[in-house]
Amino acid sequence: MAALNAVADLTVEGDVAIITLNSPPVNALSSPVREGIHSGIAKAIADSAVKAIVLICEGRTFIAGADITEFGKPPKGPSLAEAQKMIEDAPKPVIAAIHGTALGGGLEVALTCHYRVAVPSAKCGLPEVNLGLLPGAGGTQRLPRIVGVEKALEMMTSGQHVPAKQCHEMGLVDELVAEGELRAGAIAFAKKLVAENRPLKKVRDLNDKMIAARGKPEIFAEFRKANARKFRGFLAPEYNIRCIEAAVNQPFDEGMKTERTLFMELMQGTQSAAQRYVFFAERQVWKIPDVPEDTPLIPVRKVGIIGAGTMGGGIAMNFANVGIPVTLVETKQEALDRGLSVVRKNYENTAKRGRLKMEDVDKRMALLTGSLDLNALADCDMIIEAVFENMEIKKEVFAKLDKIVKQGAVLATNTSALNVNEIASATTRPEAVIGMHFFSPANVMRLLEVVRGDKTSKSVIATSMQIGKKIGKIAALSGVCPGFIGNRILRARTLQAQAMLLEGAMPWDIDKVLYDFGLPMGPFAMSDLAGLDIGWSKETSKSATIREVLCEMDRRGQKTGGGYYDYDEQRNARPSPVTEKIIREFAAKAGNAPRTITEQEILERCVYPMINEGARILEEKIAIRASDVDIVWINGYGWPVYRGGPMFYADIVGLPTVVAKLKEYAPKLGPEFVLSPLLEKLAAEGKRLSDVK
Ligand code: 3H9
Repeated sequence: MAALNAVADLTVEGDVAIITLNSPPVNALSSPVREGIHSGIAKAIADSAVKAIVLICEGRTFIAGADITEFGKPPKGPSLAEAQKMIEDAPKPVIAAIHGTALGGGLEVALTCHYRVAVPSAKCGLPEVNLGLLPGAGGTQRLPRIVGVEKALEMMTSGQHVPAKQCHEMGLVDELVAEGELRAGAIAFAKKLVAENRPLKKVRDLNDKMIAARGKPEIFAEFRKANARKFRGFLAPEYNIRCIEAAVNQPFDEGMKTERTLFMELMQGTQSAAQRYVFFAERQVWKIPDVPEDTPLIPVRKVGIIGAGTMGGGIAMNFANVGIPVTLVETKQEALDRGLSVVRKNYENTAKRGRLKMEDVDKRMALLTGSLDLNALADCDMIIEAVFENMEIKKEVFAKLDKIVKQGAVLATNTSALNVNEIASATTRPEAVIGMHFFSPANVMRLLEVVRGDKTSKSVIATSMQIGKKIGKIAALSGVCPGFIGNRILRARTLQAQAMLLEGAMPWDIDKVLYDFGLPMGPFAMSDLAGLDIGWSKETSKSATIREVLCEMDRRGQKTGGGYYDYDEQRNARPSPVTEKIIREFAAKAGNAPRTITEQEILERCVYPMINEGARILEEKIAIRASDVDIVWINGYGWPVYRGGPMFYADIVGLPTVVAKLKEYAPKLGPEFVLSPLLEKLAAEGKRLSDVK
């Protein structure tokens, strides 16, 4: 074996040369990897004894893409295009041997090889769209030539990782080889090619599937229309589509130029910067500086959930989905039965949509046991309390749990805002108590806010984060403060949205601005969906706020056909003259002459106080880092990924601008508003929020 450089080797076995890349963790196409490919192929071409060349990787995966950490830095060594040209123009067959994932630039390298073999567990994909990009190394021109336009559209706009078997069926992989025997299988395949004198198959020269789609712009129009909702606000899906159109309508080299132009445009834009930032943020969020990776974990084999309502049932599904048995405790048989039947219905609906086998519905339901007795939780390893959001009730539950549950178990509360330290104080083991704040619907929403109390042990924190990962959530760690990271920032926005109603904006004006910004809905549509009566009671209602008046009129949101909006039978919203009248009356009472509030002001008044609150959360060390705040808002509240979260957005706008505007608006921001000293300091020093670590 001859080392080509620190990450690449070349060996020759008989008449087959094998180039092996070994650049952990994912063999990304850093400059040494590109260099290794380039020089390895050149050497193998020059060796007259070599008749075929295999490109294979060590470690967990084939090349998983360009090295994202190199983006924006000056290029070194051979470019990816030069390495690919060396492969494609080789006078001997080059075979990509794929295991793990061939993604992005990795698949693009494989597409310049003349043949591809893979083990069944391998997957291929062009996930650049999820980084706000498009495949910029010929993938947009080569993939449709091999799999056809429709499949390429699907793969490139979703970024999905397609299993090898499917890749084989669609012609992307030429042969599947036995699991664990990739190297031998690839060499055997290479020898077969040589023996049969098979031609050098260059994907760039394939044309059949392009001709079939030429002159059919409706294929693209329909695809855009069918996915309009999913692609809303994102640039990258549209740019990917345009590249495939170019593949269909332009000669290969022209198509490559189109790809280059559109790739550079995306690469230099803020959307891709945001999406790349989120990629790393999602990996960073698991890292807790004072909780080392080798912190002992508590094995969670059995979970107890208190409360079988919407929240408790949804939480239970997460555990049943990964095979962990759950005991659900309720106070009344009727509530328990209702809770379990809702869970069953949810599973059955998933099965009807073909996303779960009918027999698995029963298997998952069999993991759920109901009980009316807290004692049934005695031997659980983790208990999650999901009862009514009331401190006294929660403390009572925890005091009881303390007496019942075995030592060493995690005692978690699903509170969305209450003080976890106070809840912990009801027990004799505050080190076991933690917040695990799921978002509704808990079986769907990806975010889990893990809230560490002052006394929570490291092992309980590590276990809660790890179980979050196991059930497919993205877990962000928060300290204790009212509302934690997510709802505390939400409150800052709610206060402004409410205040602007009294100044002259209508709920639909405010919602529109936030929807256009990229959120799934604005604050008033969200209230209507959740129900205006959350936390409202008829007995104590005093017509003191717009919400109270709406509730008193039985306008409690979508479910009653009216809230801030009016709703038709299909729950389509219309601006409501009733609400408008109520708002005008409140404004008049407050002595405000209504004024026109610009869309710019609405946006800044909603978003900049959120940024300010995020900065306060950072200075109080409630969040570890700015990107954790962004993870919370992207995954729990639908902040558009292409804007990177409120903290990243602030950096894009520029902190001096944000601070100047907050100062300008200060008289309107209400008595609770306090400008964050950290924000002011960073702005003055020319720094960014995302620099805070
Ligand atoms: C591209 O290819 C552009 C081209 O079209 C054109 C160019 C001209 N670069 O996810 P994990 C790191 S764009 C650098 O935890 P897993 C990651 O940060 C690229 N680093 O592992 C982490 O580091 P750390 C298109 C990367 O087993 C570590 O590797 N490709 C890259 O759960 C482990 O990652 C993609 O978008 C990279 N490309 O999942 C694929 N990828 O340990 C992106 C990973 O310090 N990658 N790292 O936190 C993935 O989807 C997953 O990493 C993968 C493995 C499925 C491969």
